[in-house]
Amino acid sequence: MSRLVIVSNRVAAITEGKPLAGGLAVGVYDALKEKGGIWFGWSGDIVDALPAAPDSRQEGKVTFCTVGLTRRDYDQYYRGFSNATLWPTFHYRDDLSRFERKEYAGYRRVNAWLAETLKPLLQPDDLIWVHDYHLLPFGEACRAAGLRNRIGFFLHIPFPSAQVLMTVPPHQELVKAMCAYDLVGFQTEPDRTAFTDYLVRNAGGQIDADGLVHAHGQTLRTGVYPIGIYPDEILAQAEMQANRRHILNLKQGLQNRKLIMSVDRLDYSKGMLERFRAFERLLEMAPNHQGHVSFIQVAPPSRSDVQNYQTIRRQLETEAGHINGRFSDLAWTPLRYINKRYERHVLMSLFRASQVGFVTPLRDGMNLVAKEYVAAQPPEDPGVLVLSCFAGAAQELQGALIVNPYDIDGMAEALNQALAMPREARQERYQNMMRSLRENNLSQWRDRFLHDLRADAARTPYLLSAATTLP
Ligand code: ADQ
Repeated sequence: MSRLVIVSNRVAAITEGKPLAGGLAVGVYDALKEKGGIWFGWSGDIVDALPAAPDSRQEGKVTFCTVGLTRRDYDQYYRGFSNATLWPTFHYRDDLSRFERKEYAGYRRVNAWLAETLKPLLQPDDLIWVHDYHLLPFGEACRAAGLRNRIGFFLHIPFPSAQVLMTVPPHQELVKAMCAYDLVGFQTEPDRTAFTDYLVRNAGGQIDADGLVHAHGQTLRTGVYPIGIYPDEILAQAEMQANRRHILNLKQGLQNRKLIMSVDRLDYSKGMLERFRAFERLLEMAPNHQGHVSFIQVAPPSRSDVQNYQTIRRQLETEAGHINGRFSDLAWTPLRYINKRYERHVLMSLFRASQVGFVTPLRDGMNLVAKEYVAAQPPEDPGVLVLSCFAGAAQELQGALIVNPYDIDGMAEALNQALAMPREARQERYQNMMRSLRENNLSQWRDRFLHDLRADAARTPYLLSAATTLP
């Protein structure tokens, strides 16, 4: 059986026996543990000079191989092109995107260097699985380095429609580079369609009867693999004894008030500003909730050295101050805005203690918080999920109250409906969603992707003629 090689921008800090961070890290690590293999990527460190070889650490059958990046690489590849160009554009915020040729050159350079650095660690039949937007051209760089392995790519964030993608000046090169993968996976069908539409309409691509895409002289498969969670593990985490103290503190503060709960990385794509305004609108339009409902938004800062992230943080602080100034009284603070990271089990118990999960990104590849919220609920008295139609998760979680995050009144109405929903209706919605979470859990996501990547091995190997010139 071939080894699995995972390549992602960051390598999760995993130590056997210690609790796992959750999400993607768990799913991928499980697969590596079973089959044996390598997890390769950036260590998160800034170094003076690029290392000649990666640092490696063994954990059972898994080898973690990490490299540092220089300040210039970090600024151009990570902070620049990945997070100031691709991230906003792929989340349909081309208004926030900026493009610098220098940064794009750095992005390509780091991808090429990472491919060259991985090459000596590989065996010919290793299966390579590359993750996310930092590494769109990594597959092409591997081909240019002479690698013939099967290489699959999974995009965790949305793939934008052509007109939006075309605001990134090197869009043609980027999409061409993606065609060097054997399999390209997306979270939802609209993402996959946006990619294939671009290829067909803008790159002379063709899709054959088997669904294979022929473009830029390559043949590749595309697929939809919505990432899942392990719902029963989350339920168990939410019920852990270790949460007792936190829940007692929370209940003391709430004094029998209902709780609306939101948890996100502090990111402008998550729609927090609109969410705060919807909560304010709820208090205006249904004053009976004043003094009886609290809203907790947990949002640990991320990418705080990117300008747009500093801006959204300031806006949220202003908005939270405004709402609390307007509605608070001596005994009640309507909105608690917390910039802290919590341990997973604590977070799950907070979900469990709340009556509404308020998850309204303006755009999101999937959104695991929405799934975690549902899985953490007590089956006998579950809370209600209010979910954005622009989260990938909305395709599966039909039992949620689906809202448009640009419609502040609509979100306020949905909160009102959720807070008043009878237990039976809540249970029915919950059971419907739990069924789909169990049917498509994290291991199914991973196994389906790897199955398709392996299955394709029977097909014509990558066409070298179309690759970037071999060294
Ligand atoms: P993210 O944009 O990071 O992921 P999301 O899917 O919601 O978004 O995952 C966030 C994870 O971090 C969740 O597991 C959540 O529990 C955890 N988390 C958030 N805030 C936390 C806090 N304060 N303390 C502790 N943990 C916290 C990207 C894409 C998504 C896609 C995922 C996976 O943007 O669309 O769903 O990858 O593919």
